[in-house]
Amino acid sequence: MKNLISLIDKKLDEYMQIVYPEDIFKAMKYTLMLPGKRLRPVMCIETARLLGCDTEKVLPSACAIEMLHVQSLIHDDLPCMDNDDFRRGKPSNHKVFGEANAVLAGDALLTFAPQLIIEKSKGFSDSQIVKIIHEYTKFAGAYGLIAGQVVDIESEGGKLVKSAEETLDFIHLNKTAVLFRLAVRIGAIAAEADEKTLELFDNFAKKFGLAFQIYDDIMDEVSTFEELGKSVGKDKASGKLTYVSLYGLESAKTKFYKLMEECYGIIEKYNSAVYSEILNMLNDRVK
Ligand code: GRG
Repeated sequence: MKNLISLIDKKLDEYMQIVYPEDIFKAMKYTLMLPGKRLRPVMCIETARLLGCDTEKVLPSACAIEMLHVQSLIHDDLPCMDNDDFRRGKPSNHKVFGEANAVLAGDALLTFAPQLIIEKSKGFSDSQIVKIIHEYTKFAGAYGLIAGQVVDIESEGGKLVKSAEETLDFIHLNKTAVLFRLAVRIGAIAAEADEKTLELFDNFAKKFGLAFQIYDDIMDEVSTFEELGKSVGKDKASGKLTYVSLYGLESAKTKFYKLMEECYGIIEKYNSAVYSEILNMLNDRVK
């Protein structure tokens, strides 16, 4: 996994050239190159590899998914959203570049990502590219990421259209699981996997995404700034709807372990050292 992360970092650096007007490219590159876990591009590349597509071929798409993820982090930290001063252990994008440039940097990453897929992908058929871009636009927009964020914000203000349980699942699936789903689905499309295999990875990513958000909720409660690189205890302070606030810490952990077991069960047959490392890493941190 370490080698994969180095490769992704190198490619992100190469793709993200600083040109005129430099301020916007510097703002885009700032959060992008801070040390993140790179889980989504790693999962995209590993899924593609497990299903028979080589890493070089899927790298532009994997990097595009990381750009979309970073866009969501930059916008999530803005004062009008979660209002966070730190991200990946450093001041948030708007703290360094100002709010206007942070909004624009997010927008620019959101649009640069599909541009990159179209310009840099080699060896895909036109129909594969169309499928990949279709997945990207669907999952990034109001049928995915944005829907999750809207309901998250609404719920913080006490507006619940559905039950708290349903609302929480909707938020987690759309705000968090959606990018893991996008990553494995693009990996499967890159490898021209059949529908059944794509659905298997999609199901894995849904469960993984839910577990990951529960993990994130638990960490907000029990971890430190040094460990997470961002503010902790904010969910509780803002009365946010989370697994921990709704079910309590112990039930959240039980739900997390159950989902992780299901993830191990689904992915087992692929014998993937990378997936084992990812699942073990989360499991060990919650213990
Ligand atoms: C797509 C236009 C558009 C807007 C996005 C702001 C927003 C709408 C969505 C917020 C999504 C969000 C920030 C969800 C939280 C998911 C989460 C737990 C992120 C942390 O992921 P890690 O731990 O982060 O993988 P690193 O820094 O390691 O990459």
